[in-house]
Order: sequence, then structure tokens, then C-alpha cells
Amino acid sequence: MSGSTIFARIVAGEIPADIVYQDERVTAFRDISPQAPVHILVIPNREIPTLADVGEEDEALLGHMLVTASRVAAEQGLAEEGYRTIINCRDHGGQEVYHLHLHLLGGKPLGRMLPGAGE
Ligand code: DGP
Repeated sequence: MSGSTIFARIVAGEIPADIVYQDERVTAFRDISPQAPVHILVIPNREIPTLADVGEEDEALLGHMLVTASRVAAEQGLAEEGYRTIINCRDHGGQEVYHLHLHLLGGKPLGRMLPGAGE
């Protein structure tokens, strides 16, 4: 087994996923439990557990994740009407899989960022 998380195994091709983009640094694949018509995860191929674990040495990789999300969003037809990106971090952020990932969500109006916030 190549990694400690399910996402590392997806990167390694050990378990199936609907991969929409992959290069030597990042992989983008459809979320198994979509929360919107388009729900794609963009992850670094290298295992970084959470956003709280990144450092200056990761700046280029994090930028590449965002540029990849933007390109994939355009390919999925989301750019004109827009979309949302989310990175959940650790317990209070609701992170379930401890391999850094950016959620790309779109395909319908997504409403308020945090339901109930500000009410
Ligand atoms: P988070 O709560 O931010 O850690 O989101 C984890 C997401 O990962 C969640 O939306 C479901 C998705 N997920 C979990 N296991 C798998 C899997 O085996 N395959 C795919 N494609 N997605 C998964």
C-alpha cells in the first residue's frame, strides 16, 4: 500500500476514482458523495494532512492547486456562472480525510457560505 489515506491510494491508482485531471503534482477527481451537480476534489499527490501543516516550501504547490481548480472549473463549464472552493481543516473545519484537499463545487446557486450564519 502506497499511502496512509484513501486519497493517497487514489493518486497511486490503487483504488478507482473518476479522475478529471492529474499531473506530477496534483490530482483532481469527483467526490464520491457530491454536494452539488459538480463536486470535484483537488489534492496534492504528496501527502500533506491538513492546511495547518503547510509551510513556505508548499507555496508553489498550493498555487498550483488553485490554478488547477480554476482550469477544471472552466473545463466543467462553471467559470461563467461561478462556483465555490472550500478547504476544510481539522476538527472544527469538519475535515474527514486527512490528506489536504480543495473542494470545487458548482452547477447551481450554492446559497450562503455557512447556512444560518448571521441570522
Ligand atoms: P472533508 O470533509 O473536507 O474531509 O471531505 C472529504 C470528502 O471526501 C467527502 O466529501 C467525501 C470524499 N470522499 C471520501 N472518501 C472518498 C473516496 O474513496 N473516493 C472519493 N472519490 N471521494 C471520497
